[in-house]
Amino acid sequence: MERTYAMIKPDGVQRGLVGEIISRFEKKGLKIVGLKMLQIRGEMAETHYGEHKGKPFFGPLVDYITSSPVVALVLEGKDAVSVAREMMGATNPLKAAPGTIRATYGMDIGRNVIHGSDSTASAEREINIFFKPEELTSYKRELEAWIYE
Ligand code: IDP
Ligand code: MG
Repeated sequence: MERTYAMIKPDGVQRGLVGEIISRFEKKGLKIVGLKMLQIRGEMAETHYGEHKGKPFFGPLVDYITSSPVVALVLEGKDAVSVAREMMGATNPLKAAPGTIRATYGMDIGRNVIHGSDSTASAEREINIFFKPEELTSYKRELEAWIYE
């Protein structure tokens, strides 16, 4: 089983999409093992988006992600990193596959509703930015045999 980091961005929270988005992950069968709301501050934003430092959208991206609270999630499941990314769709909501979260709820690349780790290495790094080890849970779901063969 793999873990990934997902985050409902400020626009998703402001627009009242938290429940619908979390519900999609739950219905898919991904297990929620970490969940909290927080307001990201400057340094945390720069660490999280460090790979984009120097790009033209970096400043606006930091302003956006720190503008209002986010909902941080750690999701667990088979191939969780790619499964969650596929559910989110392409970075630009107008190019995202129909039915994906970004295609369904977004209109602009700078307001694309959700973040998801792009690799297992990124997932580990990002989970550590937003969660302390003791904030993550490990539990058995009784319905596991109805989700995985
Ligand atoms: P990802 O979120 O799909 O992994 P990245 O390329 O890692 O996409 O970019 C991180 C975030 O930066 C995007 O989700 C989006 O919010 C923002 N972003 C990326 N490219 C642009 C752009 O060209 N204009 C404005 N914002 C962008
Ligand atoms: Mg990315």
